[in-house]
Amino acid sequence: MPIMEDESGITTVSRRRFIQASAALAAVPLVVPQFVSAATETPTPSASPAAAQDTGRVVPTCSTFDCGGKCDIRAHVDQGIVTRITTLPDGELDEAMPIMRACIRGRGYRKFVYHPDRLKYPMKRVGKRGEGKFEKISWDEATTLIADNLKRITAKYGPASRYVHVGTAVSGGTFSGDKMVRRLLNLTGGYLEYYHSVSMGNTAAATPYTYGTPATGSSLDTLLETPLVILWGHNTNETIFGHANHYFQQMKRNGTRFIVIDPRYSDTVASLADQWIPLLPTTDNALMDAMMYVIITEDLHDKDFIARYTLGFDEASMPEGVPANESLVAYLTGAKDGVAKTPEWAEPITKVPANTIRQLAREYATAKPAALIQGWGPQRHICGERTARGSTLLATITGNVGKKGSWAAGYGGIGNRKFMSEPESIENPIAAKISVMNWMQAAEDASKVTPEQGLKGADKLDTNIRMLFTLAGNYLANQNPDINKAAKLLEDESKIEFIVASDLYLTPSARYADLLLPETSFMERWNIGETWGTGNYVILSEKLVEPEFERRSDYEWLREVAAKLGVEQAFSEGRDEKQWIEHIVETTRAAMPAENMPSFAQLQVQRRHLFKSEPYVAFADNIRDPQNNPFKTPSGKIEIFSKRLYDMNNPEIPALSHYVPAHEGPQDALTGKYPLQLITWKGKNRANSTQYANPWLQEAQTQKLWINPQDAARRGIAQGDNVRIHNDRGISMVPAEVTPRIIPGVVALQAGAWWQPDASGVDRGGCANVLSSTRITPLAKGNSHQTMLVEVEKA
Ligand SMILES: Nc1nc2c(c(=O)[nH]1)N[C@H]1C(S)=C(S)[C@@H](COP(=O)(O)OP(=O)(O)OC[C@H]3O[C@@H](n4cnc5c(=O)[nH]c(N)nc54)[C@H](O)[C@@H]3O)O[C@H]1N2
Ligand SMILES: Nc1nc2c(c(=O)[nH]1)N[C@H]1C(S)=C(S)[C@@H](COP(=O)(O)OP(=O)(O)OC[C@H]3O[C@@H](n4cnc5c(=O)[nH]c(N)nc54)[C@H](O)[C@@H]3O)O[C@H]1N2
Ligand code: SF4
Ligand SMILES: [Mo]
Repeated sequence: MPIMEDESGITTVSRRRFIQASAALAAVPLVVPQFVSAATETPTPSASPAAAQDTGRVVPTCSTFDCGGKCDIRAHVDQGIVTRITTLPDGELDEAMPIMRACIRGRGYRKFVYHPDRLKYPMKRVGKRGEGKFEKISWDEATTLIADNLKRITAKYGPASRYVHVGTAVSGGTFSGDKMVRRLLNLTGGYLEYYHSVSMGNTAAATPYTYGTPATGSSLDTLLETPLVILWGHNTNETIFGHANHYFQQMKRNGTRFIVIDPRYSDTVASLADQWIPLLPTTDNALMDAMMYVIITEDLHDKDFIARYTLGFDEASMPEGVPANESLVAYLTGAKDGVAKTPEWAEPITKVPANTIRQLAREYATAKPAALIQGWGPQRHICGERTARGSTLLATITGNVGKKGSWAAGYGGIGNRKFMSEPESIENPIAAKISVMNWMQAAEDASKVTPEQGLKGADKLDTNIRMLFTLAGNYLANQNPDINKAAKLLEDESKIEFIVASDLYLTPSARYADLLLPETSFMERWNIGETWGTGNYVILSEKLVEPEFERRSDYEWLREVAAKLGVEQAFSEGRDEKQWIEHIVETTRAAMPAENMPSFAQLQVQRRHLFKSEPYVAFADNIRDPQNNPFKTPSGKIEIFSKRLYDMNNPEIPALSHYVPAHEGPQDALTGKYPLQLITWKGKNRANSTQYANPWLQEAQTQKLWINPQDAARRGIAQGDNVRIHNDRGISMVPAEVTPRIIPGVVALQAGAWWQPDASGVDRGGCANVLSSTRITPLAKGNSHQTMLVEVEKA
């Protein structure tokens, strides 16, 4: 997006220019011309003498993005400029580690860092909020503004009126402004925290009802001899997901059979699958129910395992105080509702042919062991908790829990091991926590945020959100669901009074800042890159180049704000950013003496460290010795039937995670008006919306609506036609990709495109969140970004 600067220092993105840029994006599916300017190609060599001596270094480093991986990239640094990015060479492969070769996003890092549109100065809003008019100010003015607003707002409304929003782009690093702003707020009275991960919070909330603890995954090295893997809505080829493909490729060579269940023929289907089973989104539980019906009626279930470890399979194994016909067998055979959950019952719901369901069920039950691994796409739905728990029931009745080569479900990493110490640990004096889905209500009218809707730690909130920090997030008006609704709230300056944003770009969310701060990129500061979930190594992320213009790391300006609030010493403990990294390394060394973590000086030579970790099978101890290691459920068993869920008496989250037609699913009456299900996926060329403006990555994949030829023909839509996607919440326009890679009845957009409203409010960027809903999931009070009904027509 072009930023125009005039002599007065006022930076404007006028709506007209904004539309022109969007139109260019829509019409030219290649590089946006503005992005390939001379400034991108030839950053000026740094003038510092140290940099001048910095010739021809090749530095192993990594980004700190929330991108699914953590790779060893090689930055070629010459006279203070990164001139080229390569990656881990073949000769340096380490057998003990996954191959951490850069994906295309990593190969494109230079175009993210050296982009002419990068923010250069601190800026203050001058127009209406959201209009995108800013004026350049000094850092001293910026930090005074923050300190003054913190004082004023805290005095008037109390510390619980302060909120820090989602900012995942720096979550792959040990140290960040997003962490340190929390430290500063905790030192000055606290802030309103949110809970719930929009990534996988629905799985995390639901799986403890089966196992007592959130279901973690096993380590992937335990699957090398598994004969059958079902990837259920899991697209590891694009999402990287802890470098899962490294293991999956080895397994493929060992003869593992892969089945992928996904409404889309994803890149993972293309590269890995022996079989693709498409289904309608939100109907996964109907497929699971029918699979369980086949397994049980064909006597393929693991009777010994069920008898020894589980509760609620049949009428003989039910907990006290539950009436007849509530067990799994009773449900599947129709003892209660008269409907047997046969493959023929599931076929019209899911669109999976009955014989395919039979084949899938037989294969899963007879391959010993088998691993059903669920991605997080299926649980980012309104029915996500049921889907996540449904897969635990399949694993349980086939005895695929706690055994090498099997998979219990979930996928939260190896026991969620966390290696590096945390910098921010100062307790938050505010006990109340809201679900991340409550922030709009908490800003609109906090008295309406009730425990039923997700409030924890308090019965009510005493104040609305009045001041908001968003550091390294584009959540306000891009990644949040229903952004037309969010934008209305943000435009109202009488609600949230002061918004501080830091980013590298003027993103759609940054447009709503009152104060917009230009952060350094990961190449311009020290950090430690941490892996996603399954990984057990860290990589030093070195400061490679000096920041240009007036860019500063969030920590630096936070330190200045701390000084203006009189808490500088307590906040910084006298450390600059690099000293914090050193301190964290030393604290980690002291906390884990057996791990041989190198000192900071050693790490600068060694560059990475592999922590010890044995192959890990989730729940292995509970299965090996259940007497001494009961499951942490009320019964100590794996709970197929959950009495806790039963007592909630909420049909949306039944005691046996079975199929329930979803709101805005294929059986909703709203299909009369909006007949197509729209889903999103995380594509290869960006991490959510991070690197959206990168011209190389825009070439790699353009924002289009995937639509099946049958649905397209019915609407007179041809390949490349501009289409209008709409529902009651919004309208988006992009070109159509007419492709059999998506099941009829479903359309898909890649997640994370920038919202680009034209003068009439129609999005020209293909941002699915103008169409998505803020409806919350019944148990986790979580997000349902993936569940929406739309209609599509030729524009
Ligand atoms: N390249 C890339 N990698 C990323 C990210 C990125 O943006 N880009 N983001 C990172 C982040 S923050 C996260 S949280 C992870 C998330 O990783 P995931 O949540 O697993 O990724 P998604 O692409 O949302 O979903 C995975 C698949 O689920 C399918 N799906 C959608 N709805 C349904 C359904 O109802 N049933 C079934 N069976 N399948 C369904 C989608 O078509 C998709 O192929 O990825 C991380 N990795
Ligand atoms: N429709 C739909 N919406 C979704 C999802 C979906 O699947 N579908 N997925 C959800 C999920 S799982 C997630 S995790 C969220 C992610 O939502 P966010 O946490 O908002 O992540 P990003 O969209 O990547 O935005 C990160 C911003 O940080 C900026 N940035 C990058 N590096 C730095 C840095 O070093 N410093 C600063 N200050 N800024 C930096 C980037 O330019 C970018 O604008 O989106 C959610 N939204
Ligand atoms: S974006 Fe993530 S997965 Fe890609 S190279 Fe960088 S660290 Fe690796
Ligand atoms: Mo995520």
